[in-house]
Amino acid sequence: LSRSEALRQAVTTGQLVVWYQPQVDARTGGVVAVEALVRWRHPTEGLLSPVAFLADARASGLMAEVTEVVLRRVLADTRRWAEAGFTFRVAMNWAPPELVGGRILPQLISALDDATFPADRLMVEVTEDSFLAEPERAREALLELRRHGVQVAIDDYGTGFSSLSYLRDLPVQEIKMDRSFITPVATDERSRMIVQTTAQMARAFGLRLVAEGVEDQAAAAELLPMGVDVLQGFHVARPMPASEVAPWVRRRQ
Ligand code: G
Ligand code: G
Ligand code: MN
Ligand code: NA
Repeated sequence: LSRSEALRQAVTTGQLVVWYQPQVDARTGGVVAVEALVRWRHPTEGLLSPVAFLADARASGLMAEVTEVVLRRVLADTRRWAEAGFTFRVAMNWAPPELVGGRILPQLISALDDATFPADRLMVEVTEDSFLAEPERAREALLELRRHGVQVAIDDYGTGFSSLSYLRDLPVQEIKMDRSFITPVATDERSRMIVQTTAQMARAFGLRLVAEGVEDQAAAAELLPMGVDVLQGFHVARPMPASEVAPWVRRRQ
């Protein structure tokens, strides 16, 4: 079986699973969101990280199918958690083709046309390269998400084409500072200065700033006085199966 045939089977036979990583309020420790992260439960190779198969999925034209599986899980889990009384948001990752011109956005919008769906609990994380090829269409897509109450985050912030005009012109609510700046924030002075400057800018723009890759208490302690709003990383929690999210959140409360 070629990799792409195996992946096609994985999509149709339910081998793709969605795990979630919690994000907590930097001050209160309360859970404000969880990020959906796809994994492939491979029949012989075990649980595979998306870095091991998303490039193949893209190359073999299967990325939309993969994202559809994730979207269906995210919609079902978001509804279930909202109905259970939880208030945290659920974020999913979209690569540039999902935001502009794909079939994922129309699918999400049609799911949101069901007025009983808690759209304000959903977030989409996009990377800066989503705005390069067709900035006007990308902006339209973000506006459509916003019209439906879905929040938008810029993911991996600082590693891509960090144009300040995106922050000025695009309807985004959140910046996720890339973990390459966050993990060493307590030991590397230049990383610390970048995070601090970004935190000041986020505050000025009224954007929520999420620190990704918080791996230890030293980093968390450094970030709090800078005004970073939300912490995500192994220091808080590793990604976990969907079934473990509600018990984890209850234990935190
Ligand atoms: O979970 P992990 O750290 O292995 O994720 C690695 C990368 O895969 C991250 O950059 C993450 O954004 C990306 N990723 C995880 N799930 C999805 C998904 O459903 N869609 C897309 N486009 N990227 C994902
Ligand atoms: O690119 P994106 O932010 O969507 O990907 C998140 C990825 O980062 C996930 O695959 C997750 O497993 C990984 N991750 C989450 N927390 C940490 C952390 O504290 N340290 C490191 N090295 N990776 C992390
Ligand atoms: Mn992400
Ligand atoms: Na990221």
